[in-house]
Amino acid sequence: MNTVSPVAPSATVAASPVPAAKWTVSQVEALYQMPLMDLLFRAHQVHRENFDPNEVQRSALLSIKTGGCPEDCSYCSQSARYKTDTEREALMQVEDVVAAAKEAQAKGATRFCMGAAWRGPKEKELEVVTQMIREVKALGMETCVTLGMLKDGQAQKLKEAGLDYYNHNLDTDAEFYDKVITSHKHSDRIDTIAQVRGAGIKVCSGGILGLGESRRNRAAMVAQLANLNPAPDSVPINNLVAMPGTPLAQTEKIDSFEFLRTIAAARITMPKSYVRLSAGREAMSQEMQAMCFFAGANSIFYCDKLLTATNQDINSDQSLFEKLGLRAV
Ligand code: SAM
Ligand code: DTB
Ligand code: SF4
Repeated sequence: MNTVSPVAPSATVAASPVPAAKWTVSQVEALYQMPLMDLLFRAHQVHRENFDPNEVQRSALLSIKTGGCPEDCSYCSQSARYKTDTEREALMQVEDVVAAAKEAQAKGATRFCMGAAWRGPKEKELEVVTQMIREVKALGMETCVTLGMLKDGQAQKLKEAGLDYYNHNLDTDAEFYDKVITSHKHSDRIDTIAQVRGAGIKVCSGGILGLGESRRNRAAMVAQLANLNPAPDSVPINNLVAMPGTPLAQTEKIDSFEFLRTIAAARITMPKSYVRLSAGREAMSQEMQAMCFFAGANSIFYCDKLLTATNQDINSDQSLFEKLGLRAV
């Protein structure tokens, strides 16, 4: 019988120097099994101990290279393997990216995330992206890129260009991974995250829910993120946007409370990380989003478009922030 409390990992009570808390899958699953009110209360307590609960960070997102990706991620409209509405486009020009960053900044975004549909960047492509990072950084914005897997030395080049965050999601449980993606492995994702961390870049890593995974898979994904040592600085939790033409286009939606429980579990297991309420927000009610903020989400994508899918429009975000008394940071 597991005697560890479902609401605290054993390592948090250890004397200093405190080792990183290691969460077992069963411990995270026990969080999911708590009565919802107890879980929300605990998550909100952890949130308040570590953050101002009325502040939400806002990141803008831009697809700098859309479509034609050789990978087979079965949720993604940008994979060349599926017949979707997403057209393949070339890498954007640096000046167009900078213009989009300026526009996002004028609307109030503090971080600019640039995404590319690559397995990983080629050296020439990386050169162009480093130029984008330099110029966006010069505007006074934080920078984030998501370019796929990195080879030796590439993270260092990004760091030298001034990159703040690299997004590379674990996406789902290691044991469920090959049901969703076969063209690369979960361990490849961990390797790239290690390269990013080794270069001194902050790690943004999270996952997607609603891929047909079980609660045990969700708990395992949360544990794998929390145990990255240290946990990612930023943890995007995406709700699948079912993209027509992808193998997951007809997948049944995940229950809202299960999504909420995942936000709470992420907050409790990664107390100091920003937890981002990411893709799928457009389909959520304002009440659901408010519950997610209560459960510990404190970051959003703030832009009318994600990469290829639409996002909650910024006017409704502004009105939601006003109604809830949230401050953007
Ligand atoms: N190619 C890079 C990669 O895979 O890391 C960067 C871009 S990729 C689109 C970034 C992340 O977007 C994925 O890891 C996945 O979590 C998320 N994503 C992609 N398609 C999605 C969808 N239809 N619904 C929700 N999240 C999605
Ligand atoms: C992340 O975790 N979610 C963002 C960002 N990182 C790059 C992407 C969401 C993509 C949603 C589907 C689309 O726009 O194609
Ligand atoms: Fe390519 Fe990233 Fe989409 Fe996978 S998620 S198909 S790697 S763009």
